[in-house]
Amino acid sequence: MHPHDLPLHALNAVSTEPGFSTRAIHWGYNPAEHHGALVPPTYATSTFAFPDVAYGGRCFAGTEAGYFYSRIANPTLALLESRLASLEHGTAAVVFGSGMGAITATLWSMLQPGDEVLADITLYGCTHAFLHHGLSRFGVTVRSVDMTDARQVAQAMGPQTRVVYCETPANPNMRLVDIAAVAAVARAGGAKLVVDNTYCTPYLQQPLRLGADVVVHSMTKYLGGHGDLTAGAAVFADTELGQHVRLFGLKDMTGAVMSAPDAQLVMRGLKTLALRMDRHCQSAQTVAELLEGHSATAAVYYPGLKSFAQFELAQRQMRKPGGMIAFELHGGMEAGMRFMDALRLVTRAVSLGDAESLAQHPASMTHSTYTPEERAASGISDGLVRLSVGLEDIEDIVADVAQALQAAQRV
Ligand code: 3LM
Repeated sequence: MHPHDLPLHALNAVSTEPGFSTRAIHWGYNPAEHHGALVPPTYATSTFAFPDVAYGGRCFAGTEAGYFYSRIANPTLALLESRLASLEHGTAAVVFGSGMGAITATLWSMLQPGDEVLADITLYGCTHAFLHHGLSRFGVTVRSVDMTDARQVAQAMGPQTRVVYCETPANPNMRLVDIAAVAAVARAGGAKLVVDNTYCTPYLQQPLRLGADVVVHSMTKYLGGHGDLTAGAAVFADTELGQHVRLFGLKDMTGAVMSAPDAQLVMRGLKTLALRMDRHCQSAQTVAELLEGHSATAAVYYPGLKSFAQFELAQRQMRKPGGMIAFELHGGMEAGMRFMDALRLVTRAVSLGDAESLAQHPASMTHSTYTPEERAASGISDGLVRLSVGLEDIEDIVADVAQALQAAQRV
């Protein structure tokens, strides 16, 4: 049996597709095949015993489909991979020890010297650094394009363009990319579209269904959901590309392997993903409306606000507007710092998607990998504050944000 041809639970064989949460909880696992264990076993093992030497040789040659070393494949990781592929509507998935592991392994596998990447102007800080300060040292040309306008992507496409890369919503300033429009442009030019879906999760947005070729995730965020692990994933429309990323990008180029106990924790997180995302979205909408109506704020960026520049696209592309908000205060960076230092419940920390509400300052923290000029060109102002709205009682979040806004106005 090939590692990824998992025995499927009876649910997987029914003709109408089970719903999102049903798949997040059950997909790919049949307790009857594991002594009735409700929770799948955790295969915390680095290596696997061969019945004889010839069998081991066949595993390495690829003619035998058994497990042989956990950097390449592991049954616990394979179950998580099959669930992610199902939730994202992909044909294959590979998991990694971090989101950056997923992004670097995927791009190392898709590119070679002479190739060109078109990257959106706003990306998570370390993704920006990997593309512009890393890959570009190895003969890959990386060009920034404002992908909020698909026509600009079409104009920028060249004969060497192999990958078009974006996040939507973009970390940290919430700009959206029309995935279907940019996917059509990429395909017409012979390039593949890679979308970082960390902010949305497959519950809110499914880029592969809109024409993207690869979805990447930091599972450290909403998918894990509890701030107790780092992990990443790449999900593919094309099985062959997925296998190449596993056998080259993961196995040989990065070794960014995920541990089986962490995969078990992510599967636990997936069981409540829809519930948690609904609550994140509901609370973020309330906080965004509070911010928008407050005299201390100069600008609020949240896809659920009617004032949001791409409100119509958000309605079309995302099931709900998500749990992340970015905003600027009158008084710029100093006011933003006063706001964050005044918070009592909301925790001052990077990362996002946890049960705890988190606030951070992109210019000095998550996006300090940009030069000041690069940040200016990407629309990441020095005064921008980022909030990840958590799962605490909304009254308590609102009270804390309101008192911190007042404190920020006092000089
Ligand atoms: C952050 N982000 O606070 P890991 N893609 C996106 C991300 O937001 C991230 C990654 C990939 C943050 C981490 S900053 C030092 C802390 C959209 C991470 C990378 O390798 O799992 O951290 O994922 O914005």
